[in-house]
Amino acid sequence: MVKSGRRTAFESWQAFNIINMRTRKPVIGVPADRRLLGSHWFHCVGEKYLAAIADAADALPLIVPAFGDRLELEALLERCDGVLLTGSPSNVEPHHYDGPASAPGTWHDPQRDATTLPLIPRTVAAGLPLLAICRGFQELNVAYGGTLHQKLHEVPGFLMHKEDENQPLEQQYAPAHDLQLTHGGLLARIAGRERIRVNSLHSQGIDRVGAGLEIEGRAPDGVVEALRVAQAPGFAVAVQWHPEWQVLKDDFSKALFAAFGDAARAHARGLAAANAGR
Ligand SMILES: [Mn+2]
Repeated sequence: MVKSGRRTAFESWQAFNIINMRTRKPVIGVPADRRLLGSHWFHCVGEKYLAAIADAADALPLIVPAFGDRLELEALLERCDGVLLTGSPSNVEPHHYDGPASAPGTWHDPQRDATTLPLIPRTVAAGLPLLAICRGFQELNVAYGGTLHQKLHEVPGFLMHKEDENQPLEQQYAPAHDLQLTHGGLLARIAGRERIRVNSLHSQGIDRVGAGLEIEGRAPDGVVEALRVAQAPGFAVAVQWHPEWQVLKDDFSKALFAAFGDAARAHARGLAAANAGR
């Protein structure tokens, strides 16, 4: 403790650090897609996801390179208060779920697979809030041993879940089908109702649900579109649709990101309390 009127440099640093931990915005790690732009590889995240984290979760997005096993997951998770997994036009490579080879021309991103698939269970085990969207939703299912339909629109009995790429973006992201939220589920509580409308821009879809995942919502054709990790110590939710799209214009999307941000803030406060008690 401070014995004289002056703090040592260490005490000043410690006091600053505790205040800083108490007041700092939660940091949300967002694994990137790896894309070839010109002749170089870049690690990219769509702006709509970063904007939704900043605007609707009131948190600081941090783009994480898709370095696969070169990424030290523990070092990353120590510095984050939450993880968001984005959508992407690339598909998870089917060997991760013992699926048949994908059709020629299918876009893959093996480095993103090598980053997110190990990151998901570690994030959940560390008690960090996780929000997974579209490809992220499919990654979560695969990480827990589930399987995917690669072309949902070719499986008889399902609705058309794909967007029409010839339409303007506003049309592609317009609400496309109903979603029945699970009675008593987390998403139903966040929404304050059990039936919502969602956009639908996915070619792939859940086939078998992974072990330990709770179904939080289904499309009218029965396709599972929302999951929660049943035993997760924190918030761990995945959705097939795109709540990040114009997030502030949709009450449920706003509430979902706010709940994610609140969970990340609670995680940051827990760290601050642990540090202050040290
Ligand atoms: Mn859909």
